Amino acid sequence: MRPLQLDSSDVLHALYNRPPRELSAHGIRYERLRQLFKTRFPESDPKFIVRAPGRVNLIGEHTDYNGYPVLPMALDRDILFTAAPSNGTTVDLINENPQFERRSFNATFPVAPFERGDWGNYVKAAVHGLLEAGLVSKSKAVGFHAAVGGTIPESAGLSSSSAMVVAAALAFLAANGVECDRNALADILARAERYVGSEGGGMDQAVSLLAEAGHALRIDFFPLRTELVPLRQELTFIVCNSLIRAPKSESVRYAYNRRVVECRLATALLSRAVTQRTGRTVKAERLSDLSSAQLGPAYPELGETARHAIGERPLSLSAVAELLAMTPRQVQREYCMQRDGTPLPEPPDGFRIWNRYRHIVTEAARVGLTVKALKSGDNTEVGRLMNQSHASCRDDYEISCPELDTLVSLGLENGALGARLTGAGFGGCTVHAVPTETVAEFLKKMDVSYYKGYVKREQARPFSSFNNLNDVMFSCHAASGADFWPVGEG
Ligand code: NG1
Repeated sequence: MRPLQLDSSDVLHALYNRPPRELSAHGIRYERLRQLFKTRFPESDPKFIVRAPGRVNLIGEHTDYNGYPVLPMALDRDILFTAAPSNGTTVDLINENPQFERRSFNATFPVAPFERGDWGNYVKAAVHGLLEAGLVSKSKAVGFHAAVGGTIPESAGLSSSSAMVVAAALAFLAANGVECDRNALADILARAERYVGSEGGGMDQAVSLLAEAGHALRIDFFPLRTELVPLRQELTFIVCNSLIRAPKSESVRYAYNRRVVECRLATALLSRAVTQRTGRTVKAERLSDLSSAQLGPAYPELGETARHAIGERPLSLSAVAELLAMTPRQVQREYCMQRDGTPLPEPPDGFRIWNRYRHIVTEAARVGLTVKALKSGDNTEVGRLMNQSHASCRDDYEISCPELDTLVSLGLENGALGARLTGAGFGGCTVHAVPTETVAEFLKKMDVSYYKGYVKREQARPFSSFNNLNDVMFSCHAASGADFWPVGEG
């Protein structure tokens, strides 16, 4: 990718696709970071700016690592780096949010992580990943220093972590004068982010790099393919933050990785069953390799085969091992390993493989149907599919929580056509499809019923606090994907 060559007002308009009166706040942020850079790195001038957006996923939850599609859009909330190459390998980072302390490290491979949960690990993930992939030379790498700022709520399912990884990667590439195709970079960064410990898919890095303003993006994986889906004026997507944090690098890590493992086990059980039924060896790496489309017309009744192979009850590790004709240790080594080299501990309530499988295949179908409904302007159908998705996330994938369920029901009561949790779940945000003409009224009602109602009543719950309502509940304006551009001396 090449740097943007535009003057500042054009840059802002191209990136955010908003009327001029709404652009000034962004202009102020850019200027603030430039000032921060100048005060904290007085010995050099900023040479380039990098921007990477967060995203809201409209539908297709946890489908990405199973090889099935997703449908996110980039937000006009993003991470910015104002940066310059360093003289050696040092990467030096100042964050304008004082909660995130200054971090520095050397861009020499391998890059050892900071403590788990440290914000600097997302930058390290990008640097380590690009060095590992050989995109930046291990022997000649140049570091960078950067003033970093962001407007994406963190641990909220809006991909602030991937935006940080993408921004750091673009800064590292720019510092080294390396250009890279966006699709290839998205693939590399999807793998790179696993450095923080969760076994994530590729949705977030791909949408942050490949989105276009005014559009949602259908993303298919293995190999990565994208389709722009135009969004219509008359339907607005609204994000509501439940105020329950869901940090994937910390408490939610086990719950997330557990689902990845349960899907691997579903793939193994189903491959074995298909092989036995057809007499042909089926080698599947992920669930999408076992779809009817992949297997062909010889296998129409896949659902029944899966039900039979997996069974509807939760399975212990030894029960899975028996079904696969393996020992429990072999199953652990083959399917349960995490990035840090440890096997996922067996869940005490058993692996819920059938439910996970059912969520993934029904959710994958809903993505296709939602794209169709958005294209034809059938907003009622979009809403219906979102509601079904939420029920499946809640009951089969079990990634909801009382606050997300409450926001979804309140949203529907308050006039949304559809509502669902978005992102990894376990807390974070919901997304609501609302007729644009009723947005103002909807926001008011949600404020009264959730933020001034539920949150005030349920005082024992660990809600995050907030200063500005617009930081926790807002309309989504589909922005463009990540970019970088040179800055003048100024
Ligand atoms: P968030 O919501 O950013 O934690 C995670 C994964 C995605 C995807 C979603 C669930 C990472 C970086 N992101 O997103 O790949 O699996 O959960 O749909 O792990």
